[in-house]
Amino acid sequence: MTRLTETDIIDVVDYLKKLDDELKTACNASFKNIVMRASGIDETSFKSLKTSVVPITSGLGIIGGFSHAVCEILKYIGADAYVCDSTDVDGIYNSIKEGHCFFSADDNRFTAYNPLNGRISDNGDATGRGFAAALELAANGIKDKTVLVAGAGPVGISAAKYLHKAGAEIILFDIDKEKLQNSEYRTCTSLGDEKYSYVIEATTSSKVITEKNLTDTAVVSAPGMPLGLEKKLAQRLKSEGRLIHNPLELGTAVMYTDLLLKQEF
Ligand code: 2YJ
Repeated sequence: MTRLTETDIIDVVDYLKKLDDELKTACNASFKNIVMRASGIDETSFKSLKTSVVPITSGLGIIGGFSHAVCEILKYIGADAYVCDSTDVDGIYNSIKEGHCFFSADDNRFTAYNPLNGRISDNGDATGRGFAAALELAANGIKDKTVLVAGAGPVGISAAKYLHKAGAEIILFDIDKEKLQNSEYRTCTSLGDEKYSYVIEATTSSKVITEKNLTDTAVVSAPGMPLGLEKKLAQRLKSEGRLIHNPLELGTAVMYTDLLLKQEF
């Protein structure tokens, strides 16, 4: 799993407005609509809950701007979010005691919890669904369409599950054979010259997807960090509204809407 850096998350407020416009062009849907779709909720179930972002100092420690960025993303979609004054277990304790949702990330996991209904959300799973919902909307429905899912980690698998449920045929690619064992999808360990129109890029490597693997109208939805496309190709796809990529925004927002679902137990 890639650790985010300060440069991945600068200027989040300006970036969110730009991202929303980009998504409207690429997916014909707003940021909030994509996020609610990924969690399976509609506007009537949306609530603004008190939500704290608790900084975590363990492991490699605080990433400057991370908690602030998470907080701004949550506020952007309508949560009543704030950055907690205390950190780590103390912050988590105080949030739960107040009956507030909390968001926290260490070096391996980014999670959210709603003490009012017991709902938890994991960033990897939420991110996969967020980028899958964006691809589904960009494709104007994904039923009976073939989707290349590159990367069989938690994000890729979550995206594959969502898209399979929506009726897509999944080709799951990973260079690690072991990750493909017992997969319920068609799998490959090399992309060869096969061309795809719909791609989820959920690897942690750069330059995984090249021009020769994409049709002329291909849409790439890419939660992968770093982005697994050459810079020139990425710039062209982005300018044509055919690349969906952001480091933190979709996944974090989907975690929030996951918390609004009815009780989990
Ligand atoms: O609170 C802080 O500032 C830090 N403890 C944040 C750490 C952020 N964690 C990461 O970047 C991990 N790689 C997990 C991110 C999951 C994204 N899918």
